[in-house]
Amino acid sequence: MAAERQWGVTPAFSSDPPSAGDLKLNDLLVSELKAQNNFAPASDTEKREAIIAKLKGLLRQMVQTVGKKKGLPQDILDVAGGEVYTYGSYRLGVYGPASDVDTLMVAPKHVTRDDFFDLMPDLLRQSTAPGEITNLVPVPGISTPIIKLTIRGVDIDLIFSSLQLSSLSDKVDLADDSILRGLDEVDRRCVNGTRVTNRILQLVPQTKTFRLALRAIKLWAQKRAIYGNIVGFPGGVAYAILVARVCQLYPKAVAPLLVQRFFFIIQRWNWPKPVFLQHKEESSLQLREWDPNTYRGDAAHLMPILTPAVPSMNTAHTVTRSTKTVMMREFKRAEEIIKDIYDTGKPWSTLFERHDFFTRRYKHYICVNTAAKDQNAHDAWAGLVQSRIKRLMAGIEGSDANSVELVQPFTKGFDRVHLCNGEQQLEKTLDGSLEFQVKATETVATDDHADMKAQIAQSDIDGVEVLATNGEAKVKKEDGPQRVYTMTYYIGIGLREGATALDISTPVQNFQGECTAWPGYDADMHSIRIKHIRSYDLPADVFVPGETRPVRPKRKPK
Ligand code: 3AT
Ligand code: MN
Ligand code: MN
Repeated sequence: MAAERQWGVTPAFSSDPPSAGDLKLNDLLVSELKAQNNFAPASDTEKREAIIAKLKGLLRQMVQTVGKKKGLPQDILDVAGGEVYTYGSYRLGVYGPASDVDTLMVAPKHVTRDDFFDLMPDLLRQSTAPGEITNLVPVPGISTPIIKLTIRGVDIDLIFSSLQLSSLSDKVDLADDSILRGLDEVDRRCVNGTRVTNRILQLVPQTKTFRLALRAIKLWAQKRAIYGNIVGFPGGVAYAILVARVCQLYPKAVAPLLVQRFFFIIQRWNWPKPVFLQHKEESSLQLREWDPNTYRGDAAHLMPILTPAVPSMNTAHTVTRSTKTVMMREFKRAEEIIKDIYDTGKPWSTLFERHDFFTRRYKHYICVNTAAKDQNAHDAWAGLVQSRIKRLMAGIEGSDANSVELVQPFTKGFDRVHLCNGEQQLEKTLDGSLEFQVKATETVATDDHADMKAQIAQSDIDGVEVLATNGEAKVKKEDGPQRVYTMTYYIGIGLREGATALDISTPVQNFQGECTAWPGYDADMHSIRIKHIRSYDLPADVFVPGETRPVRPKRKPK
């Protein structure tokens, strides 16, 4: 028998084909994912493909326009080209009905980033029928400059890079490290997403089973509220790398076994030993890569999950002692459930049961309440505060070491709108009261975009125009009802056995100081208040129908 190809950095644990039981469980898993509305309908996929084709046409048009303006000869323009790539969940093939399409435009060197931001917004508007684009926000001045838009109801994240090449006509290979030569950090960041997702797909033995297993793991992680870089959990790319590693170790397995092995292996992994999909590549580019021997910061990472392709980075750098503990607890729970799914025919839905963050998990919660009287000002402020919550968590983890066992952030913020009459009502609202709430609460997923909101806010004050602002003037301090926008982030605090008091005033003050030191902070506009509440005082809107709310314990008779 011919030697089988080795996937990844070690031989496979098992190359057995799936059993009849695995295949049956696979069908049941697909049915459950369908029932959970995890797949986008085929019509959506066609729509997305048509949009990408359109974007490619517009990019090529832009390459020509800019080239002519800059006096490039026609023979160069004839082969100048321009390519559109995707990354994120769309590229990985694990997107749902609500997912965006993360898109990268790559142009030859005569087209600059400024050209992209000068021309592409108008090209997009002019090339579509009225009403086709419902939202278009160019955000140039941030670490990953982006145009966010919605075409025919599909959200698009559009980023751009020009390469140091005069022509891209022979579909340039982004995987080739030499394309990074001469690129600045912004360009490198922009091409990185596509390079990483493409490489992950190349490094797994079977794309189809990888996708199904990743869908299951992502759904599980989201339901259990352990998903998202911003608050200290792995994000989409990190989970993809973990699942890919398990696929490499079981190259013939189908999704149910991969999911089962995922929980087993990742739980027992010898962290902080890193997970990676390929050996470190030698590169003459000398880019900064994850390297615990050289960088002390890297040596402190608790769950390194390294991206393939140069430069290799840790996608789970925000994991803390507490979030790692929470994950280990969830891996264990999942492992037990999978055992029952295999042994006793328990349904897959039990794996995807909603988290118990508010119902059973903690007695104490910290609420971080942000507020502003202007919606846009509040979006930016809430994003800024959220992007810093990790520091509050680290502060609490480190401060009251005698009583705090664990600090768990909830992965979504609660977005509320209130109508306040007078100072007293305003005060209560800023403190977290929902007495004057006028709009149903929305939960806002904490994806990596919260960071971006904060960056947008930052660029706004740096003088970069943000086209999203609708120019609503700062609300004057007047009598009469006033709209107040708030966001609340909840953090669960697990106390050590026997702990009676909780003193976190120092980290709370430090955190408040860090947030209000933001250059865009305006004491008349922005508010931040941090409150400690008991589980039985949690507001009703954090629960879903059918959940049992914690109740105040009855006092023991004396
Ligand atoms: P969805 O199916 O879209 O929810 P996803 O994995 O595609 O899941 P995103 O679209 O949020 O998630 O992000 C896609 C990638 O883009 C993942 C991340 O590496 C990168 N990314 C997201 N937000 C930012 C940001 N603000 N700056 C830089 N990179 C970002
Ligand atoms: Mn996406
Ligand atoms: Mn996106």
